[in-house]
Amino acid sequence: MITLYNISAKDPIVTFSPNVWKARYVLNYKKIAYKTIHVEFPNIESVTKNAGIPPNGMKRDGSGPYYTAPAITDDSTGTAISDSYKIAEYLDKAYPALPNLAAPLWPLILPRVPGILNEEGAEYYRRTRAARFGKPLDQMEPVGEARKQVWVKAEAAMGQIDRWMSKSSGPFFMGETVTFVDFVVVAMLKAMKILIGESSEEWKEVEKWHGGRWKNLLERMESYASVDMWMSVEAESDSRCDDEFGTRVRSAYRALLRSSISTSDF
Ligand SMILES: N[C@@H](CCC(=O)N[C@@H](CS)C(=O)NCC(=O)O)C(=O)O
Repeated sequence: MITLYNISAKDPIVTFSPNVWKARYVLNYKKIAYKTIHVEFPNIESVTKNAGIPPNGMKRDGSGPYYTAPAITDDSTGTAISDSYKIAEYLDKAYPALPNLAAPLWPLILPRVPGILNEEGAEYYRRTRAARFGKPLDQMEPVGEARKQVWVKAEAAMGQIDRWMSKSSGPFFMGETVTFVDFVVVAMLKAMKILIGESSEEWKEVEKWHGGRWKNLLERMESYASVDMWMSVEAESDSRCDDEFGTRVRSAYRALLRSSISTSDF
């Protein structure tokens, strides 16, 4: 059972914090059973600490750890976390409501990754992904009829995204305005284009899918696709490549869509 730690408010308000509301909306949207513990502001630290929930960083004045609400514990997985964003990420992972739309693409593109990496990267990728998927990457890549079937599934998965985007009044998810969710989709397409090979017959087919939506999206986003090379060697290594945008993006779509187009297996 999940327990949500809420910040108390006078009756009949009971709950007001926007951060707690974010966590509650996700729990309710996903129809996950949970109970709420209502905590007065001064008790947030002692109550969440007693529940084994780690602090959410340090207090601004540096005087000690900062314990915040919302926070959750999940008995079924032994998880104890605070921060509405981390909670949303955790719930997406532990209780996925949507299928991972990118998953059908994996057998087509992951086996290609070592081929575009430098030697040490390729060795690392082959070894770690073979352990993760329980077989060597080159045995994952379908051929012949099986490959055609995987492409059919991949097109169907992109069709779901196409349907979402069709509801928009503009070329992006939110009309004329680019939001993070567009970057999530286009980043996946960009990687796919590199790995499948832009001059391959397969990629040419992808460009025709859904009225050319993906080709058009890539072209529209090309102005944001510049890459600076000078930090590539010195930059601190960070394997969380799907977190490269770093800051929390306020798009209302993000937490839910991110999981459905998750690249965390990449
Ligand atoms: N980034 C956090 C912010 C949570 C936060 O700062 N909560 C505040 C109330 S809005 C809190 O619990 N403060 C504890 C305190 O002031 O002692 C989130 O999204 O959950």
